[in-house]
Amino acid sequence: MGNDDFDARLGALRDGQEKLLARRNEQVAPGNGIYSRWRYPVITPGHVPLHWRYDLDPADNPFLMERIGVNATFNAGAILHRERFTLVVRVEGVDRKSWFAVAESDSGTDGFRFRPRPIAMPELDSPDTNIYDMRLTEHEDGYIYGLFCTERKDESNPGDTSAAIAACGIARTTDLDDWERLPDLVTNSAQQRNCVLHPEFVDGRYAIYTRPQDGFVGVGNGGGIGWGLTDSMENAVVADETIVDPKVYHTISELKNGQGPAPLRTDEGWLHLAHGVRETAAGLRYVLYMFMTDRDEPWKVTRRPAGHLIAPRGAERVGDVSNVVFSGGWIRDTDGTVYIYYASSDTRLHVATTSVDRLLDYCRNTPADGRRSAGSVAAVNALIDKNASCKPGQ
Ligand code: M1P
Repeated sequence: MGNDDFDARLGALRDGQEKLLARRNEQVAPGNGIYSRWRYPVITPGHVPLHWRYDLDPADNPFLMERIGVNATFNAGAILHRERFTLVVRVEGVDRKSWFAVAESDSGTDGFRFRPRPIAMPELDSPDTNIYDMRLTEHEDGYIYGLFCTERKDESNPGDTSAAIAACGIARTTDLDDWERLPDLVTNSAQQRNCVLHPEFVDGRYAIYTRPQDGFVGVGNGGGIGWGLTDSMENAVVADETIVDPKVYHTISELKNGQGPAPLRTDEGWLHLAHGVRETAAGLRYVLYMFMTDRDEPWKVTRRPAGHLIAPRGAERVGDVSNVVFSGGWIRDTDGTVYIYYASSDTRLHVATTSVDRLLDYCRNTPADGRRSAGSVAAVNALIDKNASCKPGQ
């Protein structure tokens, strides 16, 4: 078959995509007891519909060339919507611009298909250069909110073509197709990324997790997962940010961190998923970690298991930005199963499954960071002592 044979090539492309979309996923056993990885990524650039990428008219595109290439599909927001596992995926074109597209599945672990068109996110007077990393929150006010990063050129530094300003864009919807764009979040920080709306009112106000930062990439003297209140989402202003979870020397979040999806409410408090970043000789390493906050005072940390929950492994380590896992979405199903959607190396999207009970057990019983090597050894010795007095399997 020659590449210039339009019909044959189109048939092969369609068959290949259908095979990919119909592929059943498999849980990877035995796992670590905390969560299970699934063998195949749930969304890749190959999942993006062919008619979004190819001009399918043989008269205009006799070579059946890809006209609009997709480079990566990652960092998705997630929600159980109309009983379907629904993702708002960050799609990055080969032109480096990101945009959002909704993909849905009945199982949550495979079979994701994109809705007919990507989201046409309305712009503000000051247009976004790039939008990415939407976190979805089904708020008790009745709307689904999407908070995302909007990036624009830093016009105060015209000579530096990479100087940019990140802010928190806000939009809301009821169906994930039509979005009402609201003004960007106003805070006292020079830049903001990884902002997430808390699902409930707190003292009658909206609560937003923030990530104050001085620079576009580095958080500088800012940083940590912040928290602040705003009277309205139509003109959201967080005047005071308090730090919920700071960055800490010689931990997985030494350099910076950020809230992942909106937290999950449980009887024992709020379960949080977040990412932590440290600097290495090979560049930045992004991992996912958990903490819990108080049920009534969600800005107060109650549990903080040491170290990472998920770190890049195997093929996940390699991609456009290697050694990265990042999550902006998880879904709690009605039976308590939790689907964690995490992207690897800014390239493709995966799922790991667990349950609320397992995550609570993990947060309750994983030792906290001892902050010193001696503390880590003490934790291991405590476990050895405990195991000396039990007879597993008997
Ligand atoms: O490249 C890794 C991640 O870097 C940024 O995250 P953060 O703001 O915490 O540094 C974001 O650009 C994110 O999209 C990306 O995955």
